[in-house]
Amino acid sequence: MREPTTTPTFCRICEAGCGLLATTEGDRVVRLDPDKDHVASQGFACVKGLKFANLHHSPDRLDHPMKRVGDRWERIGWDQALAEIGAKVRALRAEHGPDAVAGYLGNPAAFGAFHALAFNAFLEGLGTTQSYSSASQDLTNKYLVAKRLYGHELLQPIPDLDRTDLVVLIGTNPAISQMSVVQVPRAMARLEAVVDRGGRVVSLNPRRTETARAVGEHLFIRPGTDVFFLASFLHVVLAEGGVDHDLVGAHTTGFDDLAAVVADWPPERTEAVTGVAAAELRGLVADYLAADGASLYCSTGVNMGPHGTLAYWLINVVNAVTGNLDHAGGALVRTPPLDFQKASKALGLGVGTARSRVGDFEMILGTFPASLLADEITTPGPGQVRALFVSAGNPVLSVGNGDRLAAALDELELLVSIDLFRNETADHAHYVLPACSWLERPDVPLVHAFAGLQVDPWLQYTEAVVPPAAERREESWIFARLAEACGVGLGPGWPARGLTWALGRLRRVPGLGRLAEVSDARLLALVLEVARHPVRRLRRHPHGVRLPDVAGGEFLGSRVLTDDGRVHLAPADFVTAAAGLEADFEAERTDGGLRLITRRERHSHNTWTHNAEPFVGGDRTTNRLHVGADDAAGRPG
Ligand SMILES: Nc1nc2c(c(=O)[nH]1)N[C@H]1C(S)=C(S)[C@@H](COP(=O)(O)OP(=O)(O)OC[C@H]3O[C@@H](n4cnc5c(=O)[nH]c(N)nc54)[C@H](O)[C@@H]3O)O[C@H]1N2
Ligand SMILES: Nc1nc2c(c(=O)[nH]1)N[C@H]1C(S)=C(S)[C@@H](COP(=O)(O)OP(=O)(O)OC[C@H]3O[C@@H](n4cnc5c(=O)[nH]c(N)nc54)[C@H](O)[C@@H]3O)O[C@H]1N2
Ligand code: SF4
Ligand SMILES: [Mo]
Repeated sequence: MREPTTTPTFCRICEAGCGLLATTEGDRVVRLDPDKDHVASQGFACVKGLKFANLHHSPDRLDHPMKRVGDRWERIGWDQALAEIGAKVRALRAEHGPDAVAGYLGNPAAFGAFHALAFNAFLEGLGTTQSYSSASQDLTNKYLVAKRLYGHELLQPIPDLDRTDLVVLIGTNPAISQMSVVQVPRAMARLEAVVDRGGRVVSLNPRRTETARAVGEHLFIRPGTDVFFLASFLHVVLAEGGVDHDLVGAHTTGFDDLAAVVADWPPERTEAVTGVAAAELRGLVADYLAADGASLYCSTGVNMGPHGTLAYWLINVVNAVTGNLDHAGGALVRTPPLDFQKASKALGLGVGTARSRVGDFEMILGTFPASLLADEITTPGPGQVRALFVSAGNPVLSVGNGDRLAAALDELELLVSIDLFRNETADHAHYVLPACSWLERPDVPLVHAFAGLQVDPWLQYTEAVVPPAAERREESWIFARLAEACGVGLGPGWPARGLTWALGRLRRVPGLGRLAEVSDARLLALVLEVARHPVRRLRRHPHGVRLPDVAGGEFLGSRVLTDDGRVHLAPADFVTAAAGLEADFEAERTDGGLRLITRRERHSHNTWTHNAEPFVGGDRTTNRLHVGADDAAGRPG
């Protein structure tokens, strides 16, 4: 038995990125403990992170490339897997063109420094526009609104929780889920601190959540009606003279059109549908306007519901016209260590302008809605999808109408799944390729730090806690090899170009052809060098290092990426869509039916983590439907 070793690292299951201390004996991870010295999480970690070693060492983990032969899975080597997949892709591209090959990128890709970059570089190398991601399930509304208002999908204002006087949490349950599109470890402690210093935390939610029970106040709302609540909120802001006209004049366009949109939605009208009393809403607006730093924030309860885009639009314009956007304690758009948004916009890369073959939908952050995939596979004609690479995703369970997608997947000539496990999507695959878990790869919280999505910016470099077992590989290696096997290079998109530039600048590695030879550790070192946070310096701070925490004043007038550099308060398509709210309001008013809402559980994560018995306690074998006794009474059982 070797001496136990303890390595500081961080969890990469959800966006929080909590600091952990990993104790290893040889190649076994024997414990994961909360890291109380971590700059951001300060000793917080949830049960999933603390028990991840059980999943990491699960007997279900993929160790080798596997090929489906009839109804059996056979172990094959990487060389064979790459050669066969490559040959198939070459043939399909030669016969049907680049769009015959599609990719779907799942949620965990956001937590590996090079996963999404390598995936995108692979698709760009193939020259396909058929790109899909799990973001279309849970947050495309946020990307679209940011694109229209601020000129880039990833210019996302995030609540400045550590300085706020008032925050309204709409459709989120941080006590269980830690929020989304923002990296906020210790969310509950931060919210409790708001209340302790005399501020307000209001959960707007159809359910009295674990969060609402623990901190601040709870305001009930009928499911799916947030857009009406928000229209009334803005209506009252305007009526009460809550607009910062200097800011609106200097930094925005479209104010009058915006004002017209909410003119007919006083809270006395919308209360019939939202269930939020007009007096309650007016009181909340009054406190919001009186606060020095306040914000409205939403997450999946709004994003995945009806009118998610209009609701998030209203959230953003409320924060903007009241002067809370770019203001300490309000909603901040942070400047990352490298101005990733500006660079990608300037180079025209990573964002995409194509429209979907089926349905003529707009591309958002380089991807189409995953709900189109089934039709793209089954609809004949040029551009029909015949091969699909799925990395860290399980669309058969995570996309609506999964049965239809499952049936469509069976029509594919090639389906490859890159994952830790053989999941339900892989049941339809021809090949599964084994990826490293986060305990097996070096990392920094690249996506969140470099998109400016951290509530208190920090950076941490972690080594791989244990070396990759068996034949597991980092995704960057896998996609570089796949590109080679398919006879294409990686690139020419933003990530690849950025890396070429970095590699060229440092004169260490000649070019992208060699990307396949470079480990994640090497790539990370190069990128961090360019970002002026060299690994040697980060290594001196194993519990993470704080980045400059600028509290406002760095976005308006300098980093807004619309053509005129102003925030567009009233994009034409949103204004048009808002006209349709009248009809929906009428429908809501007369709808007496029950409505199903979502609920996440502490011990379960999206569609995965349910397979390994000893992962965490709790019943993970079923999805329960909870219904109130009053609601259940008199309804068929
Ligand atoms: N334990 C655990 N943590 C997770 C995950 C997990 O599966 N399990 N998943 C991770 C992922 S990928 C994400 S995106 C985040 C999501 O993080 P959150 O968005 O915070 O997710 P939920 O906890 O589902 O909270 C959504 C809330 O919306 C409420 N809601 C439902 N419908 C409506 C509505 O119409 N209006 C309003 N106002 N509220 C509504 C629900 O009652 C619920 O409390 O969580 C991440 N963290
Ligand atoms: N049924 C259901 N549907 C959902 C949700 C849900 O909770 N339940 N949540 C919604 C939300 S908020 C989201 S974000 C989407 C998510 O949609 P998806 O991303 O399609 O689904 P996930 O369940 O997150 O699937 C993640 C997959 O990645 C694998 N994985 C984990 N870590 C790694 C890694 O480091 N590398 C690789 N290659 N694979 C890895 C897991 O084993 C799992 O198979 O689903 C949405 N739809
Ligand atoms: S909240 Fe839990 S799952 Fe999320 S990063 Fe922290 S420890 Fe990991
Ligand atoms: Mo999500």
